[in-house]
Amino acid sequence: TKANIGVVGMAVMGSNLARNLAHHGYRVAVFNRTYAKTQTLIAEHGDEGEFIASEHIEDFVASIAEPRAIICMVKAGGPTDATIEELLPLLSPGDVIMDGGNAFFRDTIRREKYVSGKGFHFVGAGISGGEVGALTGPSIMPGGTPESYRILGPMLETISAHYEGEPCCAWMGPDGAGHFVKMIHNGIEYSDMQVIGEAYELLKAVGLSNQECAQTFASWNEGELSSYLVEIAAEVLRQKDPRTGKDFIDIVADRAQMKGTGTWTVQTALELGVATTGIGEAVFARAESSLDELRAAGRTALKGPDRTVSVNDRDAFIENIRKALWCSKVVSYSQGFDEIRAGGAEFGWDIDVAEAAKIWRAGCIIRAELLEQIRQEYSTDPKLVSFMAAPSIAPKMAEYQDAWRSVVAAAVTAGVPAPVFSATLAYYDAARAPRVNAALTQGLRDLFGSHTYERIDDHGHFHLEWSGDRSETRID
Ligand code: NBP
Repeated sequence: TKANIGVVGMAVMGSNLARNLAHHGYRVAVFNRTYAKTQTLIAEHGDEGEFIASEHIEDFVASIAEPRAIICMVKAGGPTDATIEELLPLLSPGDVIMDGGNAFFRDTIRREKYVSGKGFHFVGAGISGGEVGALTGPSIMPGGTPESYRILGPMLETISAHYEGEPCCAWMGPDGAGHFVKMIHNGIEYSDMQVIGEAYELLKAVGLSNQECAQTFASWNEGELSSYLVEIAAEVLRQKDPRTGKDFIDIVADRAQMKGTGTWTVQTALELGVATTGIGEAVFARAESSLDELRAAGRTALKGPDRTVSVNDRDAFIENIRKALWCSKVVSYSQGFDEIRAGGAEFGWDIDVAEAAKIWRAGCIIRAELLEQIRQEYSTDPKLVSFMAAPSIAPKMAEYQDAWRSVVAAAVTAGVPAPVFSATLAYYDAARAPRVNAALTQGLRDLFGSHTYERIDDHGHFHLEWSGDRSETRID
């Protein structure tokens, strides 16, 4: 009997997804360029379900029932293109190739066009949850034709995480929509982690030990900040180094690495004109953390306060940090959802923003209590301009903002870098200000470059004769 589905790529993600499918009763064809990895999977986990292992890709494709559904879980980039090229001559019309790797959405648009031009379906699916998620239930963000989703969707929904019985997998839109949504997920993951790190630095600055910080995060995880990343922040901070017995966090080199999805999110936001300042500051903070020479020079040459926050009421300040964390998180998510909407409009995907929030409630790395609130707000009002201004959110931002401001002020005074805390607050203040400094920018641009300005009391574009009699000319 033929397999229900095939998986190519037996590294950690592909083999765990194949096992997850098998655990749910699907017969799974498996293939890897290096056959030894396929053999290892069968030797170690072959008894967990029904697998059909092939050494050659021709046998692998032939072992899958038509229309075939083939999940490609190889290294993103060139290896994905190479695997597609190998599969194409072996497929029948109507077969589906799904790329579950971390592809850039523009590559997915290109691949979808190419593969669909040959008479097959191509699905670009973002998968979040790491290796454990792949095995036990990830969040899955597929994009492609509705017909391809009819073939793949039921299987993906079955193996995905579930939130109160609802699958954390939904069709996001055509071609690149799924990988676009996954890209934004990862961008939000960057800002979430950075702002958790900023909260940690401030907790230390007010005198808490690593163990006390761990307890603080654990207690925050019981309330409205409840989320996977806050939960595991407590776990990392509690951990001891197995070699030295010191706190694990203190022996880890203080340089954050990145694989590029945060950078893509910010690059795309810049192209779309969306101000994702929380994610942007998080990407830049990682970059600066790795500038060894700058930091070495700065430690010697740049003077300032010693990163100690003195407060009369420490518990009250800790509560302020909690509130600041909630506010900055709201703004970062709000900006991320704005980018989803802008991308959906730009690329013609018409992404249902509430659906994205819905499938992030479980399985993925940014799963958080807040996502159910985001889902509710966008379902109630699909035209919601900004999540931070939503009816259930804005009053709380108003209530928490004094705490948020006091945390940013304390960080600045003490010399503790808190770029996401402060950039998200500036974004909030710019959004609520009657006028920002854009009028002066326009005045300067018109003076030095005749770039024109608009008026508050008339339509059209105008230019002032700055080097002449300073009369006004209407341009259009
Ligand atoms: P890797 O990203 O480490 O890729 C290894 C796999 O790619 C192996 O199966 C390898 O085959 C195959 N491969 C390579 Br490399 N070049 C190939 C080629 N030219 N032709 C065919 N196969 C080739 O695996 P991973 O960490 O399991 O991740 C798989 C995908 O899932 C990636 O796109 C990743 O970004 C994404 N992802 C990973 C995570 C995570 O937590 N790790 C989470 C979400 C998404 P070989 O055995 O013959 O070398």
